[in-house]
Amino acid sequence: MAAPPEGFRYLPGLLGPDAQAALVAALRCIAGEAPLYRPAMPKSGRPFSVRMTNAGSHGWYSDKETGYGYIGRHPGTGQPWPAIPPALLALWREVSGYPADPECCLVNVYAPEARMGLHRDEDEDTFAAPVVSLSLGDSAVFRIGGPTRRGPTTSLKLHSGDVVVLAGTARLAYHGIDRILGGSSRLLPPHEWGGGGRINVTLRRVTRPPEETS
Ligand code: MD3
Ligand code: FE
Repeated sequence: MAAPPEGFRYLPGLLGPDAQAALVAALRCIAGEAPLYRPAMPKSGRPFSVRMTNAGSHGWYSDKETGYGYIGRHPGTGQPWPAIPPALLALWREVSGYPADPECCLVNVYAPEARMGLHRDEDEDTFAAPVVSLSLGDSAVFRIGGPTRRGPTTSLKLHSGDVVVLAGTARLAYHGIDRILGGSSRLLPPHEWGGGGRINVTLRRVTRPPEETS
């Protein structure tokens, strides 16, 4: 246990029930155009327990051959990713404090059994922009540490409607999702998204905007 790193900003309940429901509807459209896929670990090919899709010019993807990174088109359909929903661009402009818009809207879909191991987000060309994260559906136990894999970590529960902004030191901190508290929210309909569970949306800048120096 330790204090969260500098640059970690937690905005509990920033989105109310109506805004959450509207976003789930927007994500339903995205997943309709760009079907959820299950990434795999580089080299081992071990599948993630989390399913993903993206909106924006850059989508995060990983498989055995390609490794971690961003691609401009859906790996299955070959189509460009759908546009980032206006409400998410508005959220980024409100909380990021960053002058350029995000290029990636990564949608992580967690069944109640899914996890995300401790990792850093380091596949982007710039770390000057924050990452903005939004939680929807079941609550999750989120863990964040420091710049190395070992060392103290802090855990907190992320609930539906919570927003986290990762800037400064926190931008390159190790973090993960230890578990989903299945059945803790009724936002996600039982017959969609694999049955209950949780959706996390992260908004990221991937390329360095022309006006950014160093
Ligand atoms: C801390 N997602 O997509 S969101 C990811 O809940 C990811 O799906 C988790 O880690 C999820 O890469 C955690 C909170 C979060 C997102 C990005 C971060 C925390 C972060 C980037 C740097 C440090
Ligand atoms: Fe991450």
